[in-house]
Amino acid sequence: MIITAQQHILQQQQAYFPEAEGTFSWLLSGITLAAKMIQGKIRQAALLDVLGAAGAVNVQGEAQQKLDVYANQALLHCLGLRDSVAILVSEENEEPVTFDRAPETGKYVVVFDPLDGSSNIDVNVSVGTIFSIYRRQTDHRDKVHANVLQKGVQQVASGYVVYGASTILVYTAGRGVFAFTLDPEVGAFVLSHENLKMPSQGPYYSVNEAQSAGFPSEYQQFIANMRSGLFGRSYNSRYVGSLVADFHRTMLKGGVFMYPSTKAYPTGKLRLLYEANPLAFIAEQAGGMAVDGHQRILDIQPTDIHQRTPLVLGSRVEVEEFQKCCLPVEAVVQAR
Ligand code: AHM
Ligand code: MG
Repeated sequence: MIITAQQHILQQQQAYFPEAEGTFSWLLSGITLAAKMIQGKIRQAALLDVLGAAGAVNVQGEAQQKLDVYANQALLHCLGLRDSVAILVSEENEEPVTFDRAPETGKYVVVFDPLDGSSNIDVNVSVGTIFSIYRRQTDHRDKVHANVLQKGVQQVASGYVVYGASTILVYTAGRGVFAFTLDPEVGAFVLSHENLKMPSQGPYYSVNEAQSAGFPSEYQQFIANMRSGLFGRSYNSRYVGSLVADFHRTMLKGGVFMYPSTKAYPTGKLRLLYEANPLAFIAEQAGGMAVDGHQRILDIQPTDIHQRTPLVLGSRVEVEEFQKCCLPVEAVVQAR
C-alpha cells in the first residue's frame, strides 16, 4: 500500500515523540497543500498567462515573475491558516510576516523560497520551493529577529519540492531524508525514496563556469583538480541554473554544487536562510556536507534575513577536497 507524506510524518512522530499533538504534521500539510497548488499552476503556466515578469522587483533587486507572486501567496495563505505558525519569512517579503497567536500555540517559524530558479520557468526548466522550520524561542517569544536569525543547526525540519518531470518533495526532520512523489491520480505525495543517502563521491560538478575567471583561487584550484583527475575519477559538468534541480541531482547521483563569490555577487548569490541552510541540513542528513569556504553552513550565525553566502554542497569526498584547497599551501601538502 502507499504511504503518503502526511501518514509518514504521523508515523515518525508516533515512533519518536509519542506525546506530540500532531501540530507539526498539520503544519507540514500546509506546505504540501501549497506545493500542490504551485505545481498545478506551473503545469498550466503557458495556458494561464502566468509566464513572464510581474512588473515588480523583489527585495533582492530581482524581477518578480508572476509565478513567484502566486507561489508566495499560496505558501503565506496555507501556512498562515495554521495556528502553530508564529512567523513566516519569505524571499519575496522584505520583512517577516508575524501572527498574533495565543501563547500555547504559535510554536514554529517557517522560512521559505517560494519559487527558486523562477527565471527558468519561461523555458520550461525545473524550478522548486525550499523551506525550513524552526522552533520559536520561548525565552524571547516576541523578538521577531531573534526567532528568525537562528543558526541552521537549530532547524527542526527542512525540505524542498522540485517541480520537474514529476513533482517530488524531499524532507528531513533530523532522522534521515525521505522523498515523496506527487501521484496525480491519488492527488497525494507518496513515499518513493526511503532514507535517502547521497553517494560519498559522484560523477558531476555543478557551477556557473562561465563566471570562473572571477572565482576565488581556492575554487579555481578545486575545479582544476577535478578536471585533472586528482580525486581518482573523471568528472562531467552539469548546471541547470535552478538550485533545487542541481541539488536534487547531487542528492541522487553525488558530486558537488558550488556557488562562490563572484564579481557580480561578492558574498555569493544564494541566501543563507532559505536556500543554503535547508539544503545543508538535508545534505548532512544524507551523509553529505555543506560549507561556505570557511565553515560549516549550519554553524553560521545569521545577521540578516536575506543575507547571502558562498555555498559548496554535496558528496563528502568532493567537499573535503574543496576544503583542502582553502588551506594554506603547506597545510595542503601535509593533508594529502
Ligand atoms: P532566484 O532565487 O532569484 O531564483 O535565484 C537563485 C537561482 C538558483 O536557483 C540558482 O542556483 C542560481 O540562481 C543560478 O544563478 P546564475 O544564473 O547566476 O548561475
Ligand atoms: Mg531563490
